[in-house]
Amino acid sequence: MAFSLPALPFDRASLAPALSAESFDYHHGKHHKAYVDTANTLLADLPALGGKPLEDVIRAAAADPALGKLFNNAAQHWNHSLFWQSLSVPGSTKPSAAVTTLIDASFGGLDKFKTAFVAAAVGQFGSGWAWLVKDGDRLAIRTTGNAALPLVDGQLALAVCDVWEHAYYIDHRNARAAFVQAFVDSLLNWTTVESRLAGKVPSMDQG
Ligand code: MN3
Repeated sequence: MAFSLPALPFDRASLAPALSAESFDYHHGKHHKAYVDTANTLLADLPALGGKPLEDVIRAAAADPALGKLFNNAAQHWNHSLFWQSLSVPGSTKPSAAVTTLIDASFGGLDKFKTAFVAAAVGQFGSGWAWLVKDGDRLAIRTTGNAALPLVDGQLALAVCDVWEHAYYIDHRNARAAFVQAFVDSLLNWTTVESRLAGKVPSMDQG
């Protein structure tokens, strides 16, 4: 059993101009695929981990400094899989009443959430990820560098925005802030947030 590249949960041309079909050809078809392929190649030599769920592989690799390359590639498979689920056709989802109540309690309103999320994402130096997570009975924003992910800390990720340059360079060149602003304003898939908050958190690898 090997990990597999998930199909995009939307038409790859349907998020333009914020994210173009060409960007998905590279980001999903090349970058994400390479992480999956590399993880599978590494796992072929690690029979103790072969066949384990992606989440178990990530936790095991995070705990073993000798498995750093496996961690990076398996974690990037997980992160990108949630990233695709965190995107939606612009305007097609909105926060439910329950999620709105949580956003108000956690950030002081949707606009303040957006401002804080963009600031956090822009403030992540170098490659990484900006996350909306569950933090106790509230929501929180956090960022991680490179392949790091909240799963390793036992924290539930609700949505994520990729802030590696490869995520936005084709459509936004160097303007990370413009990309992240589009993410919170029109792309963020609130149905995914609500579903994961409700405890629907299947493995990120469906292979
Ligand atoms: Mn990426």
